[in-house]
Order: sequence, then C-alpha cells, then structure tokens
Amino acid sequence: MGIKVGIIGTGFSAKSHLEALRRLNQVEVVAIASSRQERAEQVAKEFGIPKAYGDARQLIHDPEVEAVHNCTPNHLHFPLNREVLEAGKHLLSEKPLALNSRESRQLMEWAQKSEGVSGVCFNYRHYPMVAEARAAIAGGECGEVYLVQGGYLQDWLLYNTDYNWRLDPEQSGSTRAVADIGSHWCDTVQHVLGRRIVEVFADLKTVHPVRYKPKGPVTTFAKSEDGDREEVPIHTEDCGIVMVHFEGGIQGVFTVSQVSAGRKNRLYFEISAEKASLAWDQEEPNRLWIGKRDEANRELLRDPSILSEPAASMAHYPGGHQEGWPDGLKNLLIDFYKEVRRKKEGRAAEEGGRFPSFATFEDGHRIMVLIDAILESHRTKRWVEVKE
Ligand code: SOE
Repeated sequence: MGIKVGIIGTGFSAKSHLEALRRLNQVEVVAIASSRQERAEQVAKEFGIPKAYGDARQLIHDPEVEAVHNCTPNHLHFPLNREVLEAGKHLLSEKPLALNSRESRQLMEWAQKSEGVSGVCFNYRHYPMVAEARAAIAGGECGEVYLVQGGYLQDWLLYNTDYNWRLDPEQSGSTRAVADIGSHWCDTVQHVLGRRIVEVFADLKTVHPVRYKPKGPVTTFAKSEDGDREEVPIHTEDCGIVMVHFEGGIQGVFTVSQVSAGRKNRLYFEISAEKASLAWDQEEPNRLWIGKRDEANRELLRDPSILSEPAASMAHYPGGHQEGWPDGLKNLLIDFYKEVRRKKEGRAAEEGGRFPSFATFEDGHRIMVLIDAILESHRTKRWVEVKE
C-alpha cells in the first residue's frame, strides 16, 4: 500500500514537490493545505488531490496523512514542523530549516526523539554528477583538496520592481540570499567534500534599499504585473561574498546573488586539489569537468553505464537523455521514502548507513548555525567561528 502524503503550501516549491511525488511508486498525495481554503481547493482540483484544507493543522492531524511536506515560507517552518513532529508523522521540510539556529536546535532535538523520519529539502545533493564528484573526493582520486570556489547566482530579483515574500524579514528571516540560496551552496559543497565549514568572513550588500511591491500576491520566479505598488524598505542582502575555512584547513570562497542578469539558477563549484580539479554547474547539470595538469582535461557526461555506483543510481535515463532540476528533487524523495518505508516495515538500518543520503534535521540545524555566523561576520566585519 502507498504511503499517504500531505503537502502544506501551494507555491513554487509545493508544486515542484507535488510533481516529483507523482513520479514515485507507492506514494500517494492525499491532501493539500493553504492558508486560504479556495486556493487549496483550486490546486487540489488542478492536481486531482482528494482533500483540500484551509488550515495546515487540519492536514497534519488528518489520520490518513502519514508524511507531511512543509513547503511554506520560512517563518512557518518552526511552528508547523514542531506540530508534525509532535504528531509523530514523517516530515520533509523546505529549507532553511527555521528562522535562526535557536529554533532549528529545538526542531533537531524534537526530530531526534520523534518516531518519524525527518529530512530537509537540500535537493542539489541528489544530482548524479554531484554524487560523482563526492565519490571522486571520497575515493581519493583528486588527492588533497586545497581550495574551493563558486557561488549561487540568480536574476529574478534584479529590478527594484521585483518582489516576493522572501524580501520580508518577518517571513524570511534576517538574511535572504544567504539563507535562500547560499544555504544550498554550503550544503552541496560540504556534502561533496565530506567536510564542514568551520569559519566564515562575510560581506553582504543590499543593492535595492527600496523596492516597489505589487499590491497583489507574486509567486517565486514570476514576473510581476504593472499596476498598483507600494514602496517598501529592504533590509536583507541582494548579493554577497563569503570567505570560508573548511575542516582540515581547506580554503573557500563563494558569492550569492539574486541580481545577476542572465544567471537563472547558477549553483556552481570548482574544487582545486592535488591530482585534479573538479567543476560542476547546475545550469549544465549533466557535465562534470575534470581538470588535469599533465594530461588532457576531461568532461564526464552523465551516463549511468559509466558513472560510479551512487551516481549511476540517480541517473534514470541513458546518456544523452538530459535530466535536471526536477530529477534531483525526485532523487531526494526516492531516498526519503525508502527510509520511510524501512521505518514503517520495522526493518533495521543498512550496515554502514545510507549513501547517498538526504539532509537530516541535524544537517539543517548546522546550516542555520552557519547562516547565523555569516550574519554576525557581516555585522562585526571579522572572521567568525561556526560554533557547534
Ligand atoms: C528561489 O531563490 C528558489 O526557489 C530557492 O528558494 C530554491 O531553494 C532554489 O532551489 C531555487 O530558487
């Protein structure tokens, strides 16, 4: 029998979860919730979901719902995640896990005590070529890592007329580009290296201190219509530079920006190591560049027949059949529901743990500690240790 799932939210992320879930076996979306009943009903009708709730709590406590996806704005992550954990249900939360590390620590502790499986939606770990890079580092093929650079660049907030809930600190938290997309860069690169960031030095910038907010609602990535607008002051960063030190003394630097014209969703990294360099870019997700000094550089193309095992298991089509963003999310959900099924059937965890694996609430909390340190460094203009 399929695992019964409820989704809270009806925006960009909720719809992407919904589509990925529909591509999974033995998982069935039975309910959707929004803060507005008519919106929930509209999306339920569009996707053929049997139940629509105008209150997330009704969905959480619906006895049929076994697993909940929390796809709401950041300020709702803490209260709703708490309620799901207390109800003992499985929970996949959107990132960042909470508004700050005080909240995320509590969530992590509750998750550790909960019977259910809990995970955070850091989806970029689940691309085959990211898994391949991780396997190459873990297998020693690149040797000692010296330096990591990269960034996460978007352009959907380029103009001062672009607006979204992420620009409101009450809904989004005290950092924006760092929490929204920098968190993905940090999670992805820490996962690839198998090392944590232990120290940061940040310089963040608000390009538009004032924005012109449309009176009606605007969805993420959607171009807002001309019409009535109000002037709002902006206190969170549009872009920034962060220098980092990883465990083991590896140096790194990344940029985040939501105002880089032409860059739609460019999460990229380049690792310089003793025997080879590796570079990957989310906008060209099926390629992994391998740089060499004494022989020709190579470009490895995603093809399950030539990838290492963990990466091959994430590539569902033969080489040349492109897979991308929706497939990375699908891979995350496959991994998550494999774990849910294991718990449900009372089977013991596999020897040696799971590889690759989705981000846990502990990972999500550590990213919040890192975000807090980035903010503190920006405010105090000094290196800040990532304590915890
Ligand atoms: C907007 O910046 C956004 O939707 C992020 O919130 C997602 O996490 C990222 O995957 C795509 O861009």
